[in-house]
Amino acid sequence: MASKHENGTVLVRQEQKLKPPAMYQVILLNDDYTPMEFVVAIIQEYFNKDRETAMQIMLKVHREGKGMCGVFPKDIASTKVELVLTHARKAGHPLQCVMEEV
Ligand code: TYC
Repeated sequence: MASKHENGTVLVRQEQKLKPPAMYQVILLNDDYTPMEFVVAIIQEYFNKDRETAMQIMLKVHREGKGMCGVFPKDIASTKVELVLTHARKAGHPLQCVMEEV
């Protein structure tokens, strides 16, 4: 779309080129050692889930090998992965957490 200014210049509107930001799923992976109760507490604390939802996600990971905790822009997803891993290592658990572009 173009419009003529009073001084004779023609303004051409830029096409909208901005894409929405890429989004990332944060995923927990199963292992044989991390206690179920610890995983439930992690999901509640870092992904703002109530206890019942956190339990369902934990059981899905336990039975199927992995499960999604939320979808976030890249920097937020990566911060959550780091926080979860730091918390798990401090507690001495091998819990794995990864991010994957949606
Ligand atoms: N499999 C673990 C156990 O039996 C529980 C667990 C669930 C571990 C989810 C990790 O992301 C996980 N104690």
